[in-house]
Amino acid sequence: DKALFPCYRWVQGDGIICLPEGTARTLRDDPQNLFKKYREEELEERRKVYRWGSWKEGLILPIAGSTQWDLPRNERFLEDKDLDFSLSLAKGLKDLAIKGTLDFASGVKRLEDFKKIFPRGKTALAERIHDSWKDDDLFGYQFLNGANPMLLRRSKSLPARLVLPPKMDNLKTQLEKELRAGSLFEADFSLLDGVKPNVIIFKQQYVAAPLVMLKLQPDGRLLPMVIQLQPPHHGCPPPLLFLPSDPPMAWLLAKIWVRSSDFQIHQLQSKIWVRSSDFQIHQLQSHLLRGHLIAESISVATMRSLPSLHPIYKLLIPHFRYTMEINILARRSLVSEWGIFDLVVSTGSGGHVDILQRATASLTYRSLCPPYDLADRGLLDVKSSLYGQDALRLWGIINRYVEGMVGLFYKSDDAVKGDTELQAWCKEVTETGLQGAQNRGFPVSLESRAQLCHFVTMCIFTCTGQHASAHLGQLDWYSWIPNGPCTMRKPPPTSKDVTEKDIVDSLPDLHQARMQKTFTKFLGRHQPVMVALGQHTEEYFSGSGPQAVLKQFRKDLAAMDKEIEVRNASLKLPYEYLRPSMVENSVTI
Ligand code: OYP
Ligand code: FE2
Repeated sequence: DKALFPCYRWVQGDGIICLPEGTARTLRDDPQNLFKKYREEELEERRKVYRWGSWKEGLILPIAGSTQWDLPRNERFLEDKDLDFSLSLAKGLKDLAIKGTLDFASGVKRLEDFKKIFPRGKTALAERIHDSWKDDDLFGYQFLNGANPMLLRRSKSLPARLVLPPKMDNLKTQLEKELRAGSLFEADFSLLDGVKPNVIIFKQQYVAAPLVMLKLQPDGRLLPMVIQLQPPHHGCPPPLLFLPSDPPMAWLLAKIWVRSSDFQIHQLQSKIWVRSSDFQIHQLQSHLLRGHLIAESISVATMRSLPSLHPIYKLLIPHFRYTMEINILARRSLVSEWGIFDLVVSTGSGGHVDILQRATASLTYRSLCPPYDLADRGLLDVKSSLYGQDALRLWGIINRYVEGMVGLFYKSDDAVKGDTELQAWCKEVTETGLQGAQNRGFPVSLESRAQLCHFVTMCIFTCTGQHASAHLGQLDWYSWIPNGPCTMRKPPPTSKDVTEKDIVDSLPDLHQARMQKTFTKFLGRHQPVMVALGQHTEEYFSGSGPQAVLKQFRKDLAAMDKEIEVRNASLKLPYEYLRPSMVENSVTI
Protein backbone atom coordinates (compact mmCIF):
# COMPACT_ATOMS: atom_id res chain seq x y z
CA ASP A 1 0.00 0.00 0.00
CA LYS A 2 1.79 3.08 -1.28
CA ALA A 3 0.08 5.50 1.04
CA LEU A 4 1.23 3.59 4.09
CA PHE A 5 4.59 2.37 2.99
CA PRO A 6 6.53 5.25 1.60
CA CYS A 7 9.38 4.50 -0.65
CA TYR A 8 12.48 6.19 0.68
CA ARG A 9 14.45 5.43 -2.44
CA TRP A 10 14.42 7.64 -5.43
CA VAL A 11 16.25 5.01 -7.44
CA GLN A 12 15.69 1.33 -7.08
CA GLY A 13 17.89 -1.57 -8.10
CA ASP A 14 17.62 -1.36 -11.87
CA GLY A 15 17.53 2.39 -12.08
CA ILE A 16 13.76 2.61 -11.85
CA ILE A 17 12.84 5.97 -10.42
CA CYS A 18 10.22 5.72 -7.79
CA LEU A 19 8.53 8.74 -6.28
CA PRO A 20 8.63 8.63 -2.52
CA GLU A 21 5.37 9.53 -0.90
CA GLY A 22 3.25 8.61 2.01
CA THR A 23 1.97 9.54 5.41
CA ALA A 24 4.52 10.59 7.94
CA ARG A 25 4.18 9.25 11.46
CA THR A 26 6.19 9.21 14.62
CA LEU A 27 6.38 6.11 16.80
CA ARG A 28 3.67 7.54 19.03
CA ASP A 29 1.26 7.95 16.12
CA ASP A 30 1.22 4.18 15.96
CA PRO A 31 -0.21 2.95 19.27
CA GLN A 32 -0.89 -0.53 17.96
CA ASN A 33 2.70 -0.83 16.83
CA LEU A 34 1.72 -1.66 13.28
CA PHE A 35 4.88 -0.16 11.87
CA LYS A 36 7.31 -0.66 14.72
CA LYS A 37 8.90 -3.76 13.32
CA TYR A 38 9.11 -2.26 9.85
CA ARG A 39 10.85 0.82 11.24
CA GLU A 40 13.39 -1.21 13.18
CA GLU A 41 14.21 -3.44 10.26
CA GLU A 42 14.61 -0.49 7.97
CA LEU A 43 17.06 1.19 10.33
CA GLU A 44 19.01 -2.00 10.80
CA GLU A 45 19.36 -2.29 7.05
CA ARG A 46 20.30 1.37 6.68
CA ARG A 47 23.02 1.15 9.29
CA LYS A 48 24.62 -1.59 7.24
CA VAL A 49 24.54 0.48 4.08
CA TYR A 50 25.32 3.90 5.59
CA ARG A 51 28.44 3.37 7.66
CA TRP A 52 30.49 6.09 9.30
CA GLY A 53 33.90 6.54 7.78
CA SER A 54 36.83 8.59 8.93
CA TRP A 55 39.01 10.85 6.88
CA LYS A 56 41.47 12.54 9.23
CA GLU A 57 41.97 12.58 12.97
CA GLY A 58 40.19 15.44 14.73
CA LEU A 59 37.62 16.07 12.01
CA ILE A 60 33.90 15.38 11.93
CA LEU A 61 32.85 12.04 10.42
CA PRO A 62 32.05 11.46 6.75
CA ILE A 63 30.34 8.53 5.03
CA ALA A 64 32.50 5.39 4.74
CA GLY A 65 34.19 4.68 1.43
CA SER A 66 36.97 6.08 -0.65
CA THR A 67 35.39 6.27 -4.08
CA GLN A 68 31.97 7.17 -5.39
CA TRP A 69 31.44 3.49 -6.28
CA ASP A 70 31.53 2.63 -2.58
CA LEU A 71 28.44 4.77 -1.98
CA PRO A 72 24.91 3.44 -1.53
CA ARG A 73 23.20 3.44 -4.93
CA ASN A 74 20.74 6.13 -3.88
CA GLU A 75 23.48 8.59 -3.08
CA ARG A 76 25.04 8.52 -6.53
CA PHE A 77 24.63 11.31 -9.09
CA LEU A 78 21.88 10.57 -11.57
CA GLU A 79 22.81 10.59 -15.24
CA ASP A 80 22.19 14.28 -16.00
CA LYS A 81 24.28 15.52 -13.06
CA ASP A 82 26.98 12.94 -13.71
CA LEU A 83 27.28 13.94 -17.34
CA ASP A 84 27.31 17.66 -16.65
CA PHE A 85 29.96 17.27 -13.94
CA SER A 86 32.27 15.06 -16.04
CA LEU A 87 31.92 16.98 -19.27
CA SER A 88 32.56 20.36 -17.74
CA LEU A 89 35.54 19.01 -15.77
CA ALA A 90 36.93 17.41 -18.93
CA LYS A 91 36.56 20.66 -20.81
CA GLY A 92 38.32 22.61 -18.05
CA LEU A 93 41.20 20.14 -17.92
CA LYS A 94 41.54 20.11 -21.70
CA ASP A 95 41.82 23.92 -21.83
CA LEU A 96 44.32 23.78 -19.01
CA ALA A 97 46.46 21.27 -20.90
CA ILE A 98 46.39 23.23 -24.16
CA LYS A 99 46.97 26.71 -22.77
CA GLY A 100 49.35 25.44 -20.10
CA THR A 101 51.81 24.18 -22.68
CA LEU A 102 52.15 27.68 -24.14
CA ASP A 103 53.05 29.16 -20.75
CA PHE A 104 56.76 28.41 -20.91
CA ALA A 105 57.03 30.98 -23.70
CA SER A 106 55.64 33.81 -21.60
CA GLY A 107 55.37 34.81 -17.99
CA VAL A 108 53.68 37.35 -15.77
CA LYS A 109 55.74 40.51 -15.53
CA ARG A 110 53.17 43.13 -14.67
CA LEU A 111 49.99 42.85 -12.65
CA GLU A 112 47.91 43.49 -15.75
CA ASP A 113 49.41 40.35 -17.30
CA PHE A 114 47.01 38.36 -15.12
CA LYS A 115 44.43 39.43 -17.68
CA LYS A 116 45.77 36.60 -19.82
CA ILE A 117 44.04 34.18 -17.51
CA PHE A 118 40.95 36.16 -16.73
CA PRO A 119 38.01 34.12 -18.02
CA ARG A 120 36.42 35.37 -21.21
CA GLY A 121 32.87 34.71 -20.14
CA LYS A 122 33.39 36.40 -16.76
CA THR A 123 30.62 37.71 -14.58
CA ALA A 124 29.76 41.40 -14.55
CA LEU A 125 30.86 41.57 -10.93
CA ALA A 126 34.23 39.95 -11.69
CA GLU A 127 34.75 42.62 -14.34
CA ARG A 128 34.04 45.35 -11.77
CA ILE A 129 36.46 43.73 -9.36
CA HIS A 130 39.21 43.75 -11.96
CA ASP A 131 38.57 47.45 -12.52
CA SER A 132 38.60 48.55 -8.90
CA TRP A 133 40.28 45.79 -6.92
CA LYS A 134 42.89 48.20 -5.57
CA ASP A 135 40.33 50.49 -3.90
CA ASP A 136 40.04 50.51 -0.12
CA ASP A 137 36.31 50.60 -0.63
CA LEU A 138 36.09 47.26 -2.36
CA PHE A 139 38.69 45.76 -0.05
CA GLY A 140 36.47 46.54 2.95
CA TYR A 141 33.25 45.62 1.15
CA GLN A 142 34.47 42.05 0.68
CA PHE A 143 34.44 41.38 4.41
CA LEU A 144 30.76 42.30 4.48
CA ASN A 145 29.40 40.86 1.25
CA GLY A 146 32.15 38.99 -0.55
CA ALA A 147 32.89 35.30 -0.90
CA ASN A 148 33.65 34.91 2.80
CA PRO A 149 31.42 37.07 5.00
CA MET A 150 32.05 34.86 8.06
CA LEU A 151 35.17 36.44 9.53
CA LEU A 152 34.34 40.10 10.17
CA ARG A 153 33.33 41.10 13.70
CA ARG A 154 32.76 44.32 15.60
CA SER A 155 35.60 45.01 18.01
CA LYS A 156 34.87 44.97 21.73
CA SER A 157 38.41 46.08 22.58
CA LEU A 158 41.64 46.61 20.72
CA PRO A 159 42.96 43.13 19.83
CA ALA A 160 45.82 42.00 22.07
CA ARG A 161 47.93 41.08 19.06
CA LEU A 162 47.90 44.64 17.75
CA VAL A 163 51.14 46.02 19.19
CA LEU A 164 51.32 49.74 18.46
CA PRO A 165 54.74 51.36 18.62
CA PRO A 166 54.84 54.66 20.57
CA LYS A 167 55.22 56.72 17.43
CA MET A 168 51.84 55.48 16.25
CA ASP A 169 49.91 57.37 18.91
CA ASN A 170 47.82 59.01 16.28
CA LEU A 171 46.57 55.68 14.97
CA LYS A 172 45.88 54.52 18.50
CA THR A 173 43.73 57.58 19.12
CA GLN A 174 41.79 56.97 15.93
CA LEU A 175 41.24 53.31 16.74
CA GLU A 176 40.03 54.18 20.22
CA LYS A 177 37.71 56.80 18.85
CA GLU A 178 36.09 54.29 16.47
CA LEU A 179 35.96 51.73 19.25
CA ARG A 180 34.07 54.11 21.53
CA ALA A 181 31.69 54.96 18.70
CA GLY A 182 31.09 51.25 18.08
CA SER A 183 32.26 51.55 14.50
CA LEU A 184 35.52 49.59 14.79
CA PHE A 185 35.62 46.19 13.13
CA GLU A 186 38.26 43.50 12.77
CA ALA A 187 39.10 40.57 10.53
CA ASP A 188 41.57 38.35 12.35
CA PHE A 189 43.20 35.43 10.53
CA SER A 190 44.99 34.06 13.62
CA LEU A 191 43.70 30.60 12.72
CA LEU A 192 46.47 30.51 10.11
CA ASP A 193 49.25 31.35 12.56
CA GLY A 194 51.91 28.65 12.55
CA VAL A 195 50.32 26.61 9.76
CA LYS A 196 53.07 24.86 7.82
CA PRO A 197 53.22 26.29 4.31
CA ASN A 198 53.31 24.08 1.25
CA VAL A 199 56.36 23.27 -0.84
CA ILE A 200 55.41 23.03 -4.52
CA ILE A 201 57.88 21.46 -6.95
CA PHE A 202 60.75 22.12 -4.52
CA LYS A 203 59.69 25.74 -4.10
CA GLN A 204 58.74 27.05 -0.68
CA GLN A 205 55.35 28.80 -0.51
CA TYR A 206 54.25 31.17 2.27
CA VAL A 207 51.27 31.68 4.59
CA ALA A 208 50.53 34.75 6.73
CA ALA A 209 48.02 35.31 9.55
CA PRO A 210 46.94 38.93 9.14
CA LEU A 211 44.79 41.22 11.21
CA VAL A 212 42.83 44.02 9.55
CA MET A 213 41.18 46.80 11.54
CA LEU A 214 38.38 48.61 9.75
CA LYS A 215 36.00 51.47 10.41
CA LEU A 216 32.37 51.58 9.42
CA GLN A 217 31.44 54.93 7.91
CA PRO A 218 27.99 56.46 8.34
CA ASP A 219 27.40 55.86 4.62
CA GLY A 220 27.83 52.11 5.20
CA ARG A 221 31.28 51.79 3.68
CA LEU A 222 33.82 49.74 5.57
CA LEU A 223 37.36 51.11 5.24
CA PRO A 224 40.65 49.55 6.36
CA MET A 225 42.62 51.52 8.96
CA VAL A 226 45.62 49.30 9.56
CA ILE A 227 46.94 45.91 8.46
CA GLN A 228 49.27 43.71 10.46
CA LEU A 229 50.45 40.70 8.48
CA GLN A 230 51.71 38.47 11.32
CA PRO A 231 50.94 38.31 15.03
CA PRO A 232 53.83 39.35 17.29
CA HIS A 233 56.13 36.52 18.34
CA HIS A 234 58.25 36.37 21.42
CA GLY A 235 61.82 37.47 20.81
CA CYS A 236 61.06 38.99 17.40
CA PRO A 237 60.68 42.70 16.64
CA PRO A 238 57.00 43.76 16.59
CA PRO A 239 55.50 43.19 13.13
CA LEU A 240 55.35 46.04 10.67
CA LEU A 241 52.09 47.94 10.47
CA PHE A 242 50.74 49.11 7.16
CA LEU A 243 48.65 52.30 7.05
CA PRO A 244 46.46 53.84 4.40
CA SER A 245 48.10 57.22 4.99
CA ASP A 246 51.51 57.45 6.60
CA PRO A 247 52.07 60.99 8.08
CA PRO A 248 53.49 63.13 5.30
CA MET A 249 57.05 64.32 5.87
CA ALA A 250 56.34 67.93 5.18
CA TRP A 251 59.97 69.01 4.98
CA LEU A 252 60.78 66.90 1.98
CA LEU A 253 58.14 67.39 -0.59
CA ALA A 254 60.06 65.68 -3.31
CA LYS A 255 60.60 62.65 -1.17
CA ILE A 256 56.93 62.43 -0.39
CA TRP A 257 56.13 62.03 -4.04
CA VAL A 258 58.59 59.26 -4.43
CA ARG A 259 57.51 57.55 -1.26
CA SER A 260 53.90 58.03 -2.06
CA SER A 261 54.06 56.06 -5.28
CA ASP A 262 56.02 53.39 -3.49
CA PHE A 263 53.49 53.47 -0.74
CA GLN A 264 50.58 52.72 -3.01
CA ILE A 265 52.37 49.63 -4.12
CA HIS A 266 53.24 48.26 -0.72
CA GLN A 267 49.72 48.98 0.46
CA LEU A 268 48.65 46.78 -2.36
CA GLN A 269 51.12 44.13 -1.36
CA SER A 270 49.82 43.91 2.19
CA LYS A 271 46.28 43.75 0.90
CA ILE A 272 47.21 40.91 -1.41
CA TRP A 273 48.52 38.97 1.57
CA VAL A 274 45.21 39.46 3.31
CA ARG A 275 43.26 38.32 0.28
CA SER A 276 45.43 35.23 0.00
CA SER A 277 44.77 34.38 3.65
CA ASP A 278 41.09 34.95 3.01
CA PHE A 279 41.21 32.49 0.12
CA GLN A 280 42.60 29.79 2.44
CA ILE A 281 40.14 30.42 5.28
CA HIS A 282 37.24 30.77 2.91
CA GLN A 283 37.81 27.51 1.03
CA LEU A 284 38.67 25.44 4.10
CA GLN A 285 36.67 26.78 7.01
CA SER A 286 33.69 28.57 5.53
CA HIS A 287 33.11 26.50 2.43
CA LEU A 288 34.46 22.98 2.97
CA LEU A 289 33.93 22.52 6.70
CA ARG A 290 30.87 24.61 7.45
CA GLY A 291 29.15 23.82 4.17
CA HIS A 292 30.16 20.50 2.70
CA LEU A 293 31.41 18.43 5.63
CA ILE A 294 28.75 19.32 8.18
CA ALA A 295 25.97 18.70 5.66
CA GLU A 296 27.42 15.24 5.01
CA SER A 297 27.71 14.34 8.69
CA ILE A 298 24.13 15.35 9.39
CA SER A 299 22.98 13.42 6.37
CA VAL A 300 24.72 10.18 7.37
CA ALA A 301 23.40 10.49 10.93
CA THR A 302 19.88 10.97 9.58
CA MET A 303 20.05 7.97 7.27
CA ARG A 304 21.24 5.84 10.18
CA SER A 305 18.69 6.91 12.73
CA LEU A 306 15.41 8.07 11.20
CA PRO A 307 13.13 5.63 9.35
CA SER A 308 11.50 6.85 6.17
CA LEU A 309 8.12 7.12 7.84
CA HIS A 310 9.46 9.72 10.23
CA PRO A 311 8.32 13.31 9.57
CA ILE A 312 11.74 14.81 10.27
CA TYR A 313 13.30 12.36 7.85
CA LYS A 314 10.84 13.42 5.19
CA LEU A 315 11.47 17.06 5.95
CA LEU A 316 15.26 16.80 5.73
CA ILE A 317 15.88 14.29 2.98
CA PRO A 318 15.62 16.71 0.00
CA HIS A 319 18.49 18.70 1.49
CA PHE A 320 20.98 15.83 1.43
CA ARG A 321 20.84 15.03 -2.26
CA TYR A 322 24.27 14.42 -3.89
CA THR A 323 26.24 15.68 -0.88
CA MET A 324 27.99 12.40 -0.14
CA GLU A 325 29.18 11.99 -3.71
CA ILE A 326 30.45 15.55 -4.17
CA ASN A 327 32.35 15.27 -0.89
CA ILE A 328 33.90 11.93 -1.81
CA LEU A 329 35.04 13.51 -5.06
CA ALA A 330 36.54 16.44 -3.16
CA ARG A 331 38.36 14.13 -0.72
CA ARG A 332 39.67 12.10 -3.66
CA SER A 333 41.00 14.88 -5.88
CA LEU A 334 40.81 18.27 -4.20
CA VAL A 335 42.16 17.91 -0.67
CA SER A 336 43.83 14.49 -1.10
CA GLU A 337 47.53 13.75 -1.32
CA TRP A 338 48.65 15.08 -4.73
CA GLY A 339 45.24 16.76 -5.04
CA ILE A 340 44.63 20.30 -6.26
CA PHE A 341 45.41 21.78 -2.84
CA ASP A 342 48.79 20.03 -2.67
CA LEU A 343 49.55 21.11 -6.22
CA VAL A 344 48.80 24.83 -6.15
CA VAL A 345 47.56 26.13 -2.80
CA SER A 346 49.92 27.53 -0.15
CA THR A 347 48.14 25.65 2.64
CA GLY A 348 48.23 22.34 0.74
CA SER A 349 50.32 19.28 1.76
CA GLY A 350 48.98 19.08 5.29
CA GLY A 351 48.53 22.70 6.28
CA HIS A 352 44.97 22.49 5.02
CA VAL A 353 44.20 19.52 7.28
CA ASP A 354 45.68 21.42 10.21
CA ILE A 355 43.39 24.38 9.43
CA LEU A 356 40.35 22.10 9.21
CA GLN A 357 41.24 20.55 12.58
CA ARG A 358 41.67 23.94 14.23
CA ALA A 359 38.43 25.18 12.70
CA THR A 360 36.61 22.03 13.85
CA ALA A 361 37.83 22.48 17.40
CA SER A 362 36.21 25.92 17.55
CA LEU A 363 33.02 25.18 15.63
CA THR A 364 30.04 26.29 17.72
CA TYR A 365 26.30 25.69 17.36
CA ARG A 366 25.66 29.43 17.64
CA SER A 367 27.95 30.21 14.73
CA LEU A 368 25.77 28.06 12.44
CA CYS A 369 22.60 29.96 13.32
CA PRO A 370 22.59 33.45 11.74
CA PRO A 371 20.44 35.15 14.42
CA TYR A 372 23.08 34.24 17.03
CA ASP A 373 26.09 34.40 14.77
CA LEU A 374 25.30 37.90 13.55
CA ALA A 375 24.55 39.06 17.08
CA ASP A 376 27.84 37.61 18.36
CA ARG A 377 29.74 39.32 15.58
CA GLY A 378 27.98 42.65 16.11
CA LEU A 379 26.53 42.71 12.60
CA LEU A 380 22.79 42.70 13.30
CA ASP A 381 22.27 46.42 12.81
CA VAL A 382 24.82 46.96 10.05
CA LYS A 383 22.69 48.02 7.11
CA SER A 384 25.45 47.52 4.58
CA SER A 385 25.79 43.86 5.58
CA LEU A 386 23.56 42.53 2.83
CA TYR A 387 24.76 39.03 3.66
CA GLY A 388 23.56 39.54 7.22
CA GLN A 389 20.13 40.80 6.21
CA ASP A 390 19.55 38.07 3.67
CA ALA A 391 20.84 35.32 5.97
CA LEU A 392 18.48 36.44 8.73
CA ARG A 393 15.54 36.62 6.39
CA LEU A 394 16.24 33.21 4.89
CA TRP A 395 16.73 31.69 8.32
CA GLY A 396 13.34 33.12 9.33
CA ILE A 397 11.61 31.65 6.28
CA ILE A 398 13.14 28.21 6.84
CA ASN A 399 12.27 28.41 10.52
CA ARG A 400 8.64 29.20 9.74
CA TYR A 401 8.50 26.25 7.35
CA VAL A 402 10.01 23.91 9.95
CA GLU A 403 7.62 25.17 12.61
CA GLY A 404 4.73 24.51 10.28
CA MET A 405 5.74 20.90 9.73
CA VAL A 406 6.74 20.20 13.31
CA GLY A 407 3.42 21.65 14.48
CA LEU A 408 1.57 19.07 12.41
CA PHE A 409 3.33 16.09 13.94
CA TYR A 410 4.19 17.18 17.49
CA LYS A 411 1.32 18.53 19.53
CA SER A 412 3.32 19.18 22.70
CA ASP A 413 6.84 19.35 24.09
CA ASP A 414 6.22 15.95 25.62
CA ALA A 415 5.68 14.50 22.19
CA VAL A 416 9.17 15.70 21.29
CA LYS A 417 10.72 14.43 24.50
CA GLY A 418 9.05 11.05 24.14
CA ASP A 419 10.09 10.39 20.54
CA THR A 420 12.93 7.94 21.05
CA GLU A 421 13.87 7.89 17.37
CA LEU A 422 14.18 11.66 17.33
CA GLN A 423 16.31 11.69 20.46
CA ALA A 424 18.61 9.00 19.07
CA TRP A 425 18.95 11.04 15.88
CA CYS A 426 19.96 14.20 17.71
CA LYS A 427 22.54 12.28 19.71
CA GLU A 428 23.93 10.62 16.61
CA VAL A 429 24.38 14.00 14.88
CA THR A 430 26.10 15.72 17.80
CA GLU A 431 28.04 12.98 19.51
CA THR A 432 29.02 10.73 16.64
CA GLY A 433 28.81 12.69 13.38
CA LEU A 434 30.13 15.97 14.77
CA GLN A 435 32.40 14.09 17.20
CA GLY A 436 31.44 15.42 20.60
CA ALA A 437 30.11 18.81 19.53
CA GLN A 438 28.03 19.04 22.72
CA ASN A 439 31.05 20.85 24.20
CA ARG A 440 30.40 23.59 21.71
CA GLY A 441 26.69 24.03 22.29
CA PHE A 442 25.16 21.40 20.02
CA PRO A 443 22.24 19.59 21.68
CA VAL A 444 22.37 15.89 22.65
CA SER A 445 18.66 15.75 23.36
CA LEU A 446 15.63 17.76 22.30
CA GLU A 447 13.45 18.96 25.15
CA SER A 448 10.81 21.06 23.41
CA ARG A 449 9.18 21.81 20.11
CA ALA A 450 11.08 25.10 19.96
CA GLN A 451 14.40 23.36 20.45
CA LEU A 452 13.54 20.81 17.78
CA CYS A 453 12.60 23.54 15.31
CA HIS A 454 15.80 25.42 15.95
CA PHE A 455 17.93 22.33 15.42
CA VAL A 456 16.15 21.31 12.21
CA THR A 457 16.33 24.89 10.92
CA MET A 458 20.09 24.83 11.51
CA CYS A 459 20.33 21.57 9.55
CA ILE A 460 18.43 22.92 6.55
CA PHE A 461 20.13 26.33 6.61
CA THR A 462 23.57 24.69 6.71
CA CYS A 463 22.79 22.50 3.68
CA THR A 464 21.40 25.45 1.72
CA GLY A 465 22.01 29.10 2.67
CA GLN A 466 25.23 28.54 4.59
CA HIS A 467 26.80 26.67 1.70
CA ALA A 468 25.45 29.02 -0.97
CA SER A 469 26.80 32.12 0.78
CA ALA A 470 30.31 30.63 0.71
CA HIS A 471 30.12 28.80 -2.60
CA LEU A 472 28.51 31.27 -4.98
CA GLY A 473 31.00 34.11 -4.47
CA GLN A 474 33.96 32.17 -5.84
CA LEU A 475 33.44 32.98 -9.48
CA ASP A 476 33.04 36.71 -8.85
CA TRP A 477 35.81 37.27 -6.32
CA TYR A 478 38.48 34.69 -7.18
CA SER A 479 38.54 34.93 -10.97
CA TRP A 480 40.79 37.97 -10.85
CA ILE A 481 43.78 36.21 -9.33
CA PRO A 482 45.39 39.16 -7.47
CA ASN A 483 42.14 39.60 -5.53
CA GLY A 484 42.36 36.13 -4.00
CA PRO A 485 45.58 34.35 -4.83
CA CYS A 486 45.69 30.61 -4.06
CA THR A 487 49.33 30.82 -2.96
CA MET A 488 52.14 33.29 -2.21
CA ARG A 489 55.67 32.62 -3.36
CA LYS A 490 57.58 35.15 -1.25
CA PRO A 491 57.52 35.78 2.51
CA PRO A 492 55.39 38.71 3.77
CA PRO A 493 57.17 42.03 3.30
CA THR A 494 59.25 43.26 6.22
CA SER A 495 60.07 46.65 4.75
CA LYS A 496 58.11 49.25 2.89
CA ASP A 497 60.32 49.29 -0.16
CA VAL A 498 58.34 47.19 -2.56
CA THR A 499 58.05 47.28 -6.32
CA GLU A 500 55.49 45.93 -8.70
CA LYS A 501 57.97 43.20 -9.57
CA ASP A 502 58.11 42.09 -5.92
CA ILE A 503 54.35 41.80 -5.95
CA VAL A 504 54.23 39.81 -9.17
CA ASP A 505 56.98 37.53 -7.84
CA SER A 506 54.90 36.94 -4.70
CA LEU A 507 51.68 36.09 -6.53
CA PRO A 508 50.98 32.65 -8.05
CA ASP A 509 52.98 31.81 -11.15
CA LEU A 510 51.19 31.36 -14.45
CA HIS A 511 50.64 27.65 -13.99
CA GLN A 512 49.23 28.04 -10.47
CA ALA A 513 47.05 30.95 -11.56
CA ARG A 514 45.70 28.91 -14.46
CA MET A 515 44.78 26.07 -12.11
CA GLN A 516 42.99 28.52 -9.84
CA LYS A 517 41.07 29.91 -12.78
CA THR A 518 40.12 26.47 -14.05
CA PHE A 519 38.80 25.15 -10.76
CA THR A 520 37.16 28.38 -9.73
CA LYS A 521 35.26 28.35 -12.99
CA PHE A 522 34.44 24.67 -12.77
CA LEU A 523 33.03 24.92 -9.26
CA GLY A 524 31.60 28.41 -9.49
CA ARG A 525 29.93 28.26 -12.89
CA HIS A 526 26.16 28.29 -13.07
CA GLN A 527 24.90 24.75 -12.47
CA PRO A 528 22.61 23.70 -15.31
CA VAL A 529 21.48 20.68 -13.31
CA MET A 530 20.20 22.13 -10.07
CA VAL A 531 17.16 22.20 -7.79
CA ALA A 532 16.60 25.52 -6.07
CA LEU A 533 15.73 25.75 -2.39
CA GLY A 534 12.30 24.25 -1.69
CA GLN A 535 11.68 23.29 -5.33
CA HIS A 536 12.13 19.50 -5.10
CA THR A 537 9.47 17.60 -7.03
CA GLU A 538 9.44 14.44 -4.93
CA GLU A 539 6.42 14.41 -2.67
CA TYR A 540 7.76 12.99 0.54
CA PHE A 541 4.59 13.93 2.40
CA SER A 542 1.14 13.09 1.25
CA GLY A 543 -1.78 14.83 2.88
CA SER A 544 -3.05 18.35 2.63
CA GLY A 545 -1.49 19.66 5.88
CA PRO A 546 2.16 19.24 4.90
CA GLN A 547 1.44 20.28 1.34
CA ALA A 548 -0.02 23.58 2.50
CA VAL A 549 3.05 24.21 4.65
CA LEU A 550 5.32 23.52 1.69
CA LYS A 551 3.24 25.81 -0.49
CA GLN A 552 3.59 28.64 2.02
CA PHE A 553 7.36 28.03 2.16
CA ARG A 554 7.56 28.43 -1.60
CA LYS A 555 5.49 31.58 -1.47
CA ASP A 556 7.78 33.12 1.17
CA LEU A 557 10.85 32.20 -0.87
CA ALA A 558 9.40 33.73 -4.02
CA ALA A 559 8.62 36.97 -2.19
CA MET A 560 12.16 37.17 -0.82
CA ASP A 561 13.58 36.49 -4.25
CA LYS A 562 11.57 39.29 -5.79
CA GLU A 563 12.53 41.76 -3.08
CA ILE A 564 16.22 41.02 -3.48
CA GLU A 565 15.90 41.52 -7.20
CA VAL A 566 14.33 44.94 -6.66
CA ARG A 567 16.86 45.92 -4.00
CA ASN A 568 19.81 44.84 -6.15
CA ALA A 569 18.61 46.92 -9.08
CA SER A 570 19.33 50.06 -7.08
CA LEU A 571 22.71 48.95 -5.71
CA LYS A 572 26.15 49.66 -7.12
CA LEU A 573 27.14 46.07 -6.37
CA PRO A 574 24.29 43.54 -6.26
CA TYR A 575 24.33 40.84 -3.57
CA GLU A 576 22.91 37.64 -5.02
CA TYR A 577 24.34 34.73 -3.09
CA LEU A 578 21.32 34.21 -0.84
CA ARG A 579 18.64 34.76 -3.44
CA PRO A 580 16.36 31.76 -2.98
CA SER A 581 16.36 31.05 -6.72
CA MET A 582 20.18 30.85 -6.65
CA VAL A 583 20.48 28.79 -3.48
CA GLU A 584 20.63 25.06 -4.13
CA ASN A 585 18.36 22.72 -2.20
CA SER A 586 21.40 20.74 -1.03
CA VAL A 587 25.21 20.77 -1.24
CA THR A 588 25.88 19.31 -4.68
CA ILE A 589 28.95 21.20 -5.92
C1 OYP B 1 35.71 17.31 -6.89
O1 OYP B 1 39.85 15.12 -11.30
C2 OYP B 1 35.28 18.56 -6.74
O2 OYP B 1 40.68 17.05 -10.95
C3 OYP B 1 35.93 19.55 -7.41
O3 OYP B 1 34.53 19.73 -4.82
C4 OYP B 1 36.98 19.27 -8.23
C5 OYP B 1 37.42 18.01 -8.39
C6 OYP B 1 36.76 17.02 -7.72
C7 OYP B 1 38.61 17.76 -9.26
C8 OYP B 1 38.56 16.52 -10.02
C9 OYP B 1 39.78 16.23 -10.81
C10 OYP B 1 34.14 18.87 -5.81
C11 OYP B 1 33.57 20.11 -3.89
C12 OYP B 1 34.09 21.01 -2.92
C13 OYP B 1 34.51 21.78 -2.08
C14 OYP B 1 34.94 22.68 -1.09
C15 OYP B 1 36.30 23.24 -1.25
C16 OYP B 1 36.46 23.96 -2.51
C17 OYP B 1 37.83 24.38 -2.75
C18 OYP B 1 38.02 24.99 -4.09
C19 OYP B 1 39.45 25.13 -4.39
C20 OYP B 1 39.78 25.77 -5.67
C21 OYP B 1 41.22 25.53 -5.93
C22 OYP B 1 41.86 26.56 -6.72
C23 OYP B 1 43.30 26.32 -6.91
FE1 FE2 C 1 30.58 23.99 -2.70
